[in-house]
Amino acid sequence: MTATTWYWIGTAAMALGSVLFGVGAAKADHRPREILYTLNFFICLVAFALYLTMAMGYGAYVSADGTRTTWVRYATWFLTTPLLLLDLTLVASSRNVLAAQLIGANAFMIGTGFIATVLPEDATAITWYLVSCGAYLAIAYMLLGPYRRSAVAAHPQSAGAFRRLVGVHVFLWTMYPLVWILSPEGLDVVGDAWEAGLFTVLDVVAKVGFGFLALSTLSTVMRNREFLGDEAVPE
Ligand code: RET
Repeated sequence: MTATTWYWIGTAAMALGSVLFGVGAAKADHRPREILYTLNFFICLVAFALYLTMAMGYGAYVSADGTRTTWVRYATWFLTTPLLLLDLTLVASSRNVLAAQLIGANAFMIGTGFIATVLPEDATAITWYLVSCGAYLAIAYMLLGPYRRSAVAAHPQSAGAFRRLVGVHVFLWTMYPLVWILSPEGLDVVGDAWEAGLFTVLDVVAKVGFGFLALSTLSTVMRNREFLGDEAVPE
């Protein structure tokens, strides 16, 4: 399959995700569920715009040696990744300061990853890649350590659900730097079409799939009646 075919698949999947989460938001009976559906709706909507842009042939440039650089991904990841982190902090009733630390490290990670992607020289690009990986390690540490500890302290009966949520999140996000280093942007082990395919599958799972996992975690927490947020949505 060509990169463009993958982009059209991504467009369709994100459109479907937007509709599912949008309908869910309209029908939600509890404020936390409504917020979560709304966050996931916008995550998918932004990604829909990204995939449509790429499918139409925009958002990338091809350098003299034929390397394709899809810079537009980073503009949208800059918007969608903080919303995904808000999914996590909302479900766990995390403190604002933890949310701010995660979102700050994430902005630094995507920004430096963008520099690594657009720089033409390999040696400097790898330096920025490693800087970005450092920020990612900080995020993984915060999620596996302080985030999970505080989530379990606030919702002791839902400890297993949080272990799964954090495990899935860290696994999926760890795949992104691996795909990057294998792609033409990094060591050029796999070509443009493979890069497009792997990022499309990852994006669909990390946005649509993860959105539903966050919603199911919220249901578990609410079933155990441990949720610390607002209750029913006022009319
Ligand atoms: C880059 C390359 C530089 C090193 C690192 C990266 C990590 C990217 C991640 C992206 C996650 C994106 C998601 C998008 C869905 O909305 C920038 C690839 C560490 C973790 C989840």
